[in-house]
Amino acid sequence: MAKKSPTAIPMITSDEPRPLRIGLIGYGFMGRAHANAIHQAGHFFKTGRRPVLQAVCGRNEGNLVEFAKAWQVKSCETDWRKLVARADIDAVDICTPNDSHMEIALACVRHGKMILCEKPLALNGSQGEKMVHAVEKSKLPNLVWYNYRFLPAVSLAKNIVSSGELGKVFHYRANFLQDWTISAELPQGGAGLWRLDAAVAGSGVTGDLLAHCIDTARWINGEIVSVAAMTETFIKERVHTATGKKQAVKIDDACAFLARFENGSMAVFESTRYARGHKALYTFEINGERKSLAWDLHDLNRLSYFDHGVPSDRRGWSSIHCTDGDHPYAGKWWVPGLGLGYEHSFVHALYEFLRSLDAPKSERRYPDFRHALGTQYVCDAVLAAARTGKWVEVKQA
Ligand code: SOE
Repeated sequence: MAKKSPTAIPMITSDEPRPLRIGLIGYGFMGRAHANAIHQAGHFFKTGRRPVLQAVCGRNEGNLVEFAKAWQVKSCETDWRKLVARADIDAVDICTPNDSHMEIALACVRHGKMILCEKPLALNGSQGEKMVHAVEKSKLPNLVWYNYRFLPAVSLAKNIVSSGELGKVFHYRANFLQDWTISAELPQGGAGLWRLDAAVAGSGVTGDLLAHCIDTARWINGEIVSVAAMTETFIKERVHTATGKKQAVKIDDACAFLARFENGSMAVFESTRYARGHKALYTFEINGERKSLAWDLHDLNRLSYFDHGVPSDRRGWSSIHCTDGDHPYAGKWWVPGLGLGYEHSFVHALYEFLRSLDAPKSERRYPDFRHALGTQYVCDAVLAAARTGKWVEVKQA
C-alpha cells in the first residue's frame, strides 16, 4: 500500500504582512531594547507590517559584529549616512546620543525613510522644531520612544483619567530617582557616560529622566503651561574621556520643578542621579476629586487605585494587577496573572507605530515628533526657570 504523504502546511499565505525593514543606528543599551522590540512585536501583535531588523550601524566594528550576531542581523554599516541611503531600508531607528538625532533625522527625511527616534527628541526646542517641520512636510511616519506610556498599568491610568472618572484633577506628582553618578571619579563622555556631557546630552536629568515624567504627565493630564524650577550640579568637574583632562560639568545632576497644567491642576516633579539607594525609581500619582491613582516602576504591573465612591468603611487603596486580558496590551501576552517587564514597553510602542501605518491619524496612540517637541519645550522652560529663578511660560507645540 502506498504511503500517504503528510499534507504540507503553507508557511507564507497571501495575507502575510509586508516586511518593514528597519535600520538600527546605535547598539548600546537602547539599541538592545529596540532590537528586542523589533524581534518580538511581529510575533505577539498582528498588524499589516512585520518588522525586520535589516541592518545595524555603529562605529566600533568589533562591537557591531558581536551585536549583529546576537540579534541575527545580516548586514552592518559603520557609516550611518550609508545606512540611511540604502534602498532596502524602509525605516531608521535612531539610538544614538542626543546630539546626533537632528542630523540623522533630517537625512532620513531626505532619503524618504520613516523614523523611530530615541528620546529626548533633540538637544533643545529649536532643533526639535526643524525636525518637526521636516517630517511633517514629508508626511513620513515618525515616532519618539517615550516607552513608559506603553506599560499596561500606565496605559490603564491614562484610560481611567480620560474617562473622567477622577472628576476634577487637583494634583500630579512624579519622581525619577537614580544614584549612579555619585562618585566623583566617574568621567564624562563616551559610552553611556555621554549623559554627563552637556554638549552631547543637551541637559542632565531634565532631558534624560524628567522628559519621561513630562511625557507621561502630558499624555495623562494634558498640557503643562508654566513652570518654576531649581537645578543643581553637585560635582562641578569631571575628567572628560575624550581629553583625559578635568572639565567643567555643565549638566543638571538634579532638578525639581513646580508646574501648572492647562486643566488647573498643579504638579511637583523631581529627578536626581544622587538619591543613594534608588536605581530607577520612576513614580507618579494623580489626585482627583473622586479618585486617585499611583504607579511605581519597581512594581510596574500594578496600578494603585483609590475610589472615594465606595462605602466609607470599605475605602482604601487597592492594587490592580494589570495582567488580565482586559488590561491594555496584556491579553496579547501570557495568561492572566503573569507579568510583563520594562522591555515590553518598547514592543508595545513599536506595535502602536506599525498599527498606525494602516489606520487613520485619529487612531494614533504613540508620541510623534510634534508630541515630543511639546515635551522638549517643557524641558527648555524648566532649565530657563532654573537659570532665572522665575516662573516661565511653556511654549506649546
Ligand atoms: C539613564 O540612566 C536611563 O537609562 C535613561 O536614559 C532612560 O531613558 C531611562 O528609561 C532609564 O534611565
